Amino acid sequence: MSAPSMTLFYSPSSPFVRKIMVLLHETGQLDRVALQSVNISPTQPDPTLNQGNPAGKIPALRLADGSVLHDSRVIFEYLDLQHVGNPLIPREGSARWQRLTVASLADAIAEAAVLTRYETFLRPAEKRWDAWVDAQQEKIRRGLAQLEQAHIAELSAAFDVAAIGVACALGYLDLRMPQLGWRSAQPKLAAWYADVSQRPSLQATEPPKA
Ligand SMILES: N[C@@H](CCC(=O)N[C@@H](CS)C(=O)NCC(=O)O)C(=O)O
Repeated sequence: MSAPSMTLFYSPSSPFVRKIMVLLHETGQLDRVALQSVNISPTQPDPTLNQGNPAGKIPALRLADGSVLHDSRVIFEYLDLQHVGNPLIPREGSARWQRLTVASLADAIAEAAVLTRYETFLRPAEKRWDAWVDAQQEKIRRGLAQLEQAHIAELSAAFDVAAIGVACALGYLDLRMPQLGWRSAQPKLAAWYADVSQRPSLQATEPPKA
């Protein structure tokens, strides 16, 4: 086996990194990528990660020539073009835009949850802005309701960019916002998630509980 030619800046709890890890599992590309763990937050950057990636967010993928790809959507598409199996992003037609839009909705849910985490966990208590946290929760609530009402059949049809994004967003809600209890208002989504959670790619990338 040859040495990995790419490096993924990584944390096991990031839902955006997890999308890339799930893709690597699903497409048989794990051995092409070395993982470099980083422990960052908006106020605790990592100088190595910032090189070629000024926003300093993960995931970022350093290629063999030293150039860096970000963010998770770009990395996902790059790696999806590098395997011979079924594409995880439809290459053309209306399916492409529909699936990417559901993937974007999933990212929006994950992003609102990550921002809530920063506000409630990192920010000093006396500086917290409750109305802002409430607004993020509303984004999550509306996003989950939309998935339940309009996208279950689509999610069940293929485990692709849309389904991977939604599964990683739901996994992050379970990790960081278990009090949300999203399953009671979204029973169809909950059943879909229970089913796909059995996939080896999701089992192998489950975020640590601590
Ligand atoms: N849109 C980005 C979001 C990435 C993101 O927010 N990552 C978080 C970790 S889950 C991060 O790096 N936060 C550090 C920061 O905001 O400085 C993507 O899809 O990759």
